Amino acid sequence: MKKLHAYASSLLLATFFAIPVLAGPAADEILVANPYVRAVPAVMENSAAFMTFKNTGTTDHAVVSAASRAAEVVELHTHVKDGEVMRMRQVEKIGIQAGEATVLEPGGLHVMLLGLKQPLSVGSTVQVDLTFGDGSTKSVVAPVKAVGGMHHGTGHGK
Ligand SMILES: [Cu+2]
Repeated sequence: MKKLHAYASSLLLATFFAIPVLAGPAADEILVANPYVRAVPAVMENSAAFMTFKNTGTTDHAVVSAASRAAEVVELHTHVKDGEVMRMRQVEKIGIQAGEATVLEPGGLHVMLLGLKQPLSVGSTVQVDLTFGDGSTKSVVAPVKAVGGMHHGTGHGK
């Protein structure tokens, strides 16, 4: 009986210590593909960054904040349907489930760039610094591209 108990304990310990090994920092497990920032005319104050996050790990992760020297304020946003109108809404975090991908795209989730400090012309780049829920960080250099569809910078926060 005593031996069995010892065996069970070591099994529990093994399980306990295995968990940190499986769960790496989010910055190592999240791959960023196809980052881009919407090109806007110089008169526009706001723009947005889009990208695809792929979680190669076995635990769920989330982007909890973003920053960029290109903008005064950077927020995590999504779009919600309000009657017939799509409106932007700030979100606390953007989740990326284990083994899954989360796509930031026009009309959906995006990294909002508010109060642009530099013109965002096609061909330039914007660095976006992401912070994950576990405190790890990742910097993404996104090319500025012409993006069709919805215009950011109008109707914000209403
Ligand atoms: Cu937005």
